[in-house]
Amino acid sequence: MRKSREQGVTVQPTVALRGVQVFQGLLDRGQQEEILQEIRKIVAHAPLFSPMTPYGRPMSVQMTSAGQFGWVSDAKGYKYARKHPNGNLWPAIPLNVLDVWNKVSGANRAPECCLINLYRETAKMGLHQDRDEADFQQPVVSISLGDEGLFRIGNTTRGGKTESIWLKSGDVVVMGGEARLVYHGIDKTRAGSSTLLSGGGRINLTLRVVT
Ligand code: MD3
Ligand code: FE
Repeated sequence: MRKSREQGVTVQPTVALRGVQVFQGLLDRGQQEEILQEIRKIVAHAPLFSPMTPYGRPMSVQMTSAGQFGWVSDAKGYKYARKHPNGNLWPAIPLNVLDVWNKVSGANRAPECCLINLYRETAKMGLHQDRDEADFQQPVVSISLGDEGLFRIGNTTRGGKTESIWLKSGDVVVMGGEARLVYHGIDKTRAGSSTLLSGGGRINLTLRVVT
């Protein structure tokens, strides 16, 4: 079995916002760089693309995926698919990313999708719910790398008050239980706040059980 440095060690969130657990600084610089290396290999097989929105404009965020399912869009909207738009199967989810899931998720299943979002400069992601998965008992885990991103958390229905928190490189967020269906988004990133990515920007990995 591959060595997992902290298997069995319990980690505790540093902040809890509306049931969203934030593990600040969970990954040190070396671990962040190791994950980034794996992302580079994934992107070589499954290039980043900007999905079309239903409004006919591409998203400002660039995406690709790893795992049995990836996130794609077509004229009918967004969906999970077993292949990249280029026809390739998605690369496997890296073991060092699975380690993070195992450490924080508390889930009894493995993630089936690792969505990779790249935010350059002014990219953002509007408030939305993640509800295309079959089992909302399964949590969602997110890993932030690179520039800081302003993460907004709303409610399980549209509207109402929201709260925001800056996510930094190495922070890990878990949305489970009550928080699984909250509206959330990224308002903006802070260019130049991290030296992790050579071209600047922010990468977010989102791990989900799909079926
Ligand atoms: C809260 N990505 O890809 S990750 C997404 O930083 C997405 O790229 C954002 O939202 C990003 O769908 C936020 C944090 C996140 C992910 C999934 C959630 C928060 C969530 C699911 C339920 C509630
Ligand atoms: Fe989301």
